[in-house]
Amino acid sequence: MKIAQELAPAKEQGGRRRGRELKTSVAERLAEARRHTLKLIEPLSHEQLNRVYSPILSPLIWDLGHIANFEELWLVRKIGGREPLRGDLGELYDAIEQPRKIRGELPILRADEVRPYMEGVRERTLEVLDEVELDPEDPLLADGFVYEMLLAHEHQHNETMLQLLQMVESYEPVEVDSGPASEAVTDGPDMVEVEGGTYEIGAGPRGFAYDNERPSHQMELEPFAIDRTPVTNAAYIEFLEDTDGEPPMYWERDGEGGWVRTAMGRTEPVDPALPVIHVSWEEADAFARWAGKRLPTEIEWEVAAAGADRDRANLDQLSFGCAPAGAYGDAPADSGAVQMLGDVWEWTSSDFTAHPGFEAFPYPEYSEVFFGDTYKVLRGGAWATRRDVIRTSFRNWDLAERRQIFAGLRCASG
Ligand code: AVJ
Ligand code: FE
Repeated sequence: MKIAQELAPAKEQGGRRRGRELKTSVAERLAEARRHTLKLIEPLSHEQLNRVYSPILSPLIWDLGHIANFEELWLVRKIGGREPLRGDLGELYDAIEQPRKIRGELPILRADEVRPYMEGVRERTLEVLDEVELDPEDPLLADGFVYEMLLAHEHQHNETMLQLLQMVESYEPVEVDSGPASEAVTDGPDMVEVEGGTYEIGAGPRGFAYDNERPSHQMELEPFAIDRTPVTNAAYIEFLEDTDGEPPMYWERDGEGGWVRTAMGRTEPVDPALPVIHVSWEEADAFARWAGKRLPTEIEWEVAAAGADRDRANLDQLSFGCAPAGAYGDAPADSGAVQMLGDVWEWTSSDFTAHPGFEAFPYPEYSEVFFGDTYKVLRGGAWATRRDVIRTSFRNWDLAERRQIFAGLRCASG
């Protein structure tokens, strides 16, 4: 063995060392993702985990079983070629087969059964990770693609779980980061100008990205302007008063002409300085028109976001709310716009469609089955998005009427 190793070309040895380092970092990140998932649910009773709070959201217990089942499918069965721990679970946790509104009635693993299943799967995942050769010729394994996908999946379900946690009365987070709320607001123009021209859109071939971000391609854009910051509660209240519109989800009148919002069981006055959040596409679009502007296309949004820094942004869930609009002024995008990443997902005018040259990879049920004119694209991530998930090419989508997501907007014109 020793001799063979000494004789192996230096390149191969270096490759093996890099493979080891990659595996170690994957194992650490999988552990961190799981710690985070468990941190979110730690304050909850079994009853709260099992409970159906809303027909448009799964009970938390479904997300937990689904996270583990998806991990078993990809990291144990597909990569490791092993049999499932419990053969009967796949169908129950198939997000396409089981619409959210019926997930509470399925014979899924309950609070006392799900943790052993999560742990059993994870043990096998780590055994397979130890054995697998991260073959650079296999697109599923090159640069650990499938592991990145699994990390992103758990992170994304954490955000869905946070959508439901907004509805849980007296939810007390075990850890809170109050930094974003106290970020200073910066002054600047209401809108920033973006020059017309040819721009590179989408994710390049290297590094992890979802299939719907690829391939990168060039797009011609006319000049446009985009709001420097997300739309504030103050501006949204003006719009409501002027149009007698529906308030955002979780808002109520305070009886004295003002607004309060109730989330996680706490009622607080609506802070005029914060970005508006939990509005539908229909409401966002109506706001933009009322303001004499329009929603940006997703391509405009991506161009305006170039150069944004996800490490100086309100992301990663533990702030449990937004930073004021105009925060993070020391880390603007190249366009001068701030908070393109973090705080609130931003509705765009675009339908969720394929980039030219799209190929489904590694499974069509992630993106391809949702393409068409049914879903609208959101960009940029919210405070409730894990930092590792987001990049300027990342595309989220939902139905135009949905408000349970952490969505706000900024307007464009031109
Ligand atoms: C990208 C947020 C629309 O939750 O439906 C999770 C992410 N896909 N598991 C969703 C997803 C598969 C997806 N969104
Ligand atoms: Fe999923």
